[in-house]
Amino acid sequence: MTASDSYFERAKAVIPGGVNSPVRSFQSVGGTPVFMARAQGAFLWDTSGREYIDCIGSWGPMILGHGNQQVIQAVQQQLELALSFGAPTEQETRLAEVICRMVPSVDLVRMVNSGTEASMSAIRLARGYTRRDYIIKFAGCYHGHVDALLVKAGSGALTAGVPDSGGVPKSFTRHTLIARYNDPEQVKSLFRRYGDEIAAVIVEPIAGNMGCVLPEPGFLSSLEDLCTHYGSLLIFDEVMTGFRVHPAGAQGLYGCRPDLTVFGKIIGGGLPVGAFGGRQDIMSHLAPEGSVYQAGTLSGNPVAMTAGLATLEQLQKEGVYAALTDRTHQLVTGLRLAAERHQIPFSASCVCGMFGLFFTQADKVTDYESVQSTDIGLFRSFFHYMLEAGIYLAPSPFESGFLSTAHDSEIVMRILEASDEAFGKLRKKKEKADNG
Ligand code: KE4
Repeated sequence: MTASDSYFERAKAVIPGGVNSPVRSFQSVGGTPVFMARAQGAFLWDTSGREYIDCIGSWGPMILGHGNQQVIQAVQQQLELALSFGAPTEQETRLAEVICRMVPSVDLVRMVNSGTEASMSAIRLARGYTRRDYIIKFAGCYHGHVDALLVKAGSGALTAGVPDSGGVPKSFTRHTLIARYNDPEQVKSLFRRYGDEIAAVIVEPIAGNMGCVLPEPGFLSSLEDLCTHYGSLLIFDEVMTGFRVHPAGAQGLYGCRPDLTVFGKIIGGGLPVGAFGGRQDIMSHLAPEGSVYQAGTLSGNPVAMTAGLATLEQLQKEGVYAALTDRTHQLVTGLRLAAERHQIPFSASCVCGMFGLFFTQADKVTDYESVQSTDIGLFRSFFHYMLEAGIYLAPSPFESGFLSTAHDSEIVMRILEASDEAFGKLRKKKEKADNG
């Protein structure tokens, strides 16, 4: 029994499934989740002291790597002043100013404590502002465990193979319309039928919760045009892509201007933060100014604001995104070559700082259905071969992988060396099976 085995048994006695978030359970890849104890830079160490190269980064927040000294020192200073007031502080204004400056579509921003809370609040705001009820979301996209959006959700919901969650009354999802990602025609037909009843379209501009699926050319702009035409709001869920793929998120990368944007992960620098922001005329409908209520005890917590500020300050330095783009490209190009060398059906997607791995003959994956048709068994085996080699990938085929600015070229080479071994093992396993 490994140290993680005994930690997991102990955890399962007091925490449902032994985890505080389903994807961590290794349910979709099998085996025992690794209990981590320490992290630094691009590295993790588990409770038995084993070292791993981290390709998750806490699911996105740790874009600067773990233990970034500027973040740690700023948080340590704030800890000496106060943990929380429940009163306004200058720190939350400063983080809001930085977000508004880095993301031109955001005039005002409200802090919350998770991406889920941010998505839920943005939906309520869109409904309050438009006085409409319907929401369009996309199969395979995940916006947190918001009742109305847990319909063909991605991430953990997909991993668990239960796209529609238990405990959500049918009445809570009857205003949720589902379209296929990268299918503007389907969205058009929904607008033709529900047009002036649609409050908003919410979309992951890069779908990071069914692997990493990139928007096809014209897809995002078609959503902008339809929302403008029908007077609906376009909500970009940039919890994952915000400040990761570009200083202004995916909207900066693709030149879009959503009406509202949802943030999380990176803006907390590893501490619990979410946020939603957008046009002033929409945001002014939020309490206390407007009729749309939203609140939170620890929203704008000064320690979390400080961690987020210190993170965003470093991301504004010259060359940060260019270097991260190069590292991600180096990784994905190497993975594709290694899979090809070992004749493994494999496709990989990448954009600055995040990537997706798909075991499929298809040259790219564009939506939920095509992700569902990938070889989950091959993914599982690859995941465990890489874990055994000390590479900590996302324990699910329905997640994205993440690199940080602490992953230098040499570390990426170590990941690629491990992947060559892993693809080689897959090939041997396949040859053995073919030869009976
Ligand atoms: P949180 O409530 O987990 O902070 O954020 C929800 C959320 C909203 N929108 C997007 C695009 C997201 O990716 C997420 C959360 N992402 C998952 C990873 N796929 C978090 C990991 C987990 O659920 O444990």
